[in-house]
Amino acid sequence: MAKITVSAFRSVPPFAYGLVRDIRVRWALEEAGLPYEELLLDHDDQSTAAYRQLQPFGQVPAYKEDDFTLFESGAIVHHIAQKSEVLMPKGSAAQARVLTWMFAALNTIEPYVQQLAILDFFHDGEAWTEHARPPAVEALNVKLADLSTHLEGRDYLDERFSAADILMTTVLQILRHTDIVSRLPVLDAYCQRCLARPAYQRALDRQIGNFREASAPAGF
Ligand SMILES: N[C@@H](CCC(=O)N[C@@H](CS)C(=O)NCC(=O)O)C(=O)O
Repeated sequence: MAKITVSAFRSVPPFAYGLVRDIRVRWALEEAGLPYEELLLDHDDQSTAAYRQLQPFGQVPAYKEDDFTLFESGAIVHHIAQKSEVLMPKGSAAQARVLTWMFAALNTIEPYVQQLAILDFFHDGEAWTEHARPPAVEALNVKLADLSTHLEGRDYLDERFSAADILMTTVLQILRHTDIVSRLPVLDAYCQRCLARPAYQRALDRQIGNFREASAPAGF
């Protein structure tokens, strides 16, 4: 079996626990039943030539499968999904639908989510955000209302759980510091349903476990 390695930060502030994008890859690997190791990065490691070979922007996650390497969480999750029927159904039409929803998560929903995350996580309390935040929330709400309409009467984005749900749920989790998702019952129930999966819980425990190990005093 190939040796799989996923890059992740050794340590992040607690607000980011569960949100760092390697969670998407860990979750996919857990669903697929594929063992992996972490390449834990400190801040300085991000700019080394060796790491830039793996991830040109110095970000996490990067993925290694023996000598094969990939970056971009969506591309990595898609690669893993092709190895597992839990994540990717059989049949070209169903696979195309799942891929469509993977793009929708990352290309239609995530930009609006990320815009708000940048304001709230990195510019909180700065005067200019008072004007920038309301239109950002309004634009996001429009997209989430449409997503919620799609999910009415469905448990998952497509006919059953797939890689697309990993991406969509982890994108929506970035909003957990707000009530933007919890005010939409269909969307909230969808997120709860996906996050209750044992594979997600294992991925989360392992990511947080790495962070806690890094912050534990030496000798513990
Ligand atoms: N589009 C990339 C985004 C990756 C990304 O934003 N990673 C963040 C952590 S969640 C990161 O490494 N930030 C540090 C940086 O950009 O220097 C993906 O989905 O993999």
